[in-house]
Amino acid sequence: MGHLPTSALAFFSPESGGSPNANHIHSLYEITLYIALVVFVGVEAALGYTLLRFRARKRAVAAQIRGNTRLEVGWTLGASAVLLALAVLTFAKLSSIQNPPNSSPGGSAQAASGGVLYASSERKLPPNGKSLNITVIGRQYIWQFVYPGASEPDGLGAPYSYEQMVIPTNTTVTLDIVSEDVVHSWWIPQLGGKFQAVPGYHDYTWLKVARPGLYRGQCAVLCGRGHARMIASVRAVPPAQFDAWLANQKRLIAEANAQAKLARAKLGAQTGAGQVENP
Ligand SMILES: [Cu+2]
Repeated sequence: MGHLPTSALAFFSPESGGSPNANHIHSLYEITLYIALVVFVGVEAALGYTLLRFRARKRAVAAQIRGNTRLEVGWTLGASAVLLALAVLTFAKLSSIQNPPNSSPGGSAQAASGGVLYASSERKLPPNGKSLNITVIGRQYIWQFVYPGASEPDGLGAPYSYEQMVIPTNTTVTLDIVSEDVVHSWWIPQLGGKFQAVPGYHDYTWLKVARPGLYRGQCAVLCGRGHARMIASVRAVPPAQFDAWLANQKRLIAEANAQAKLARAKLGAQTGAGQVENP
């Protein structure tokens, strides 16, 4: 395919370029679009030709035709062939859209430690089972991202961030998408499809970004009056930078928790615990 038609059609096709699943969705969309274009141009050309060639002339009597078996069988088979081709292409592409690949060499070592233990029909893992697993929590009106590295055995104390997810490049990142209140929708167009965050359920997807960069998105389902402000972004950085960021985030959260604990104790001492409980 030439460069020009691709860029001309880019306006109509889904965004891509961030993650392999987004690229496969994009190419599947364009293949379908090209087939549809060929059919459209063929039908319109036949129509235009017929209108010109057989246009009404004075006193001419139109030929009265009752069906054409060969033509009817032909276009039924033709349409079936197009349908079959699209179905085969879709199923051929589907596995590379749904199933995450392994991390590339140079990916984050965190992926091995942060990987989830089991796959299921919905939760796909890379062939080697190793991914960096991040929990995406939707709530009115902000996205929260919880990273591996819980400091306590019950899973508490894991580092987290709001609004911006930071990930290492060349690393397969699997996402567990949940909601704490109403239905939200996780969508970073350049990094793959939309995934709903439904209270009480888990939804799964993955992404793998080769180049450092910032990828923007937005909650894609109306979730309340603050929906328009529920933006999201993914910042991909080299693995070493990611490790440093994660360690710093952990330290900042621990510091904030310690300060809050201190403030609570101070407040309790000033007013007396009894007064706070029962004023
Ligand atoms: Cu929303």
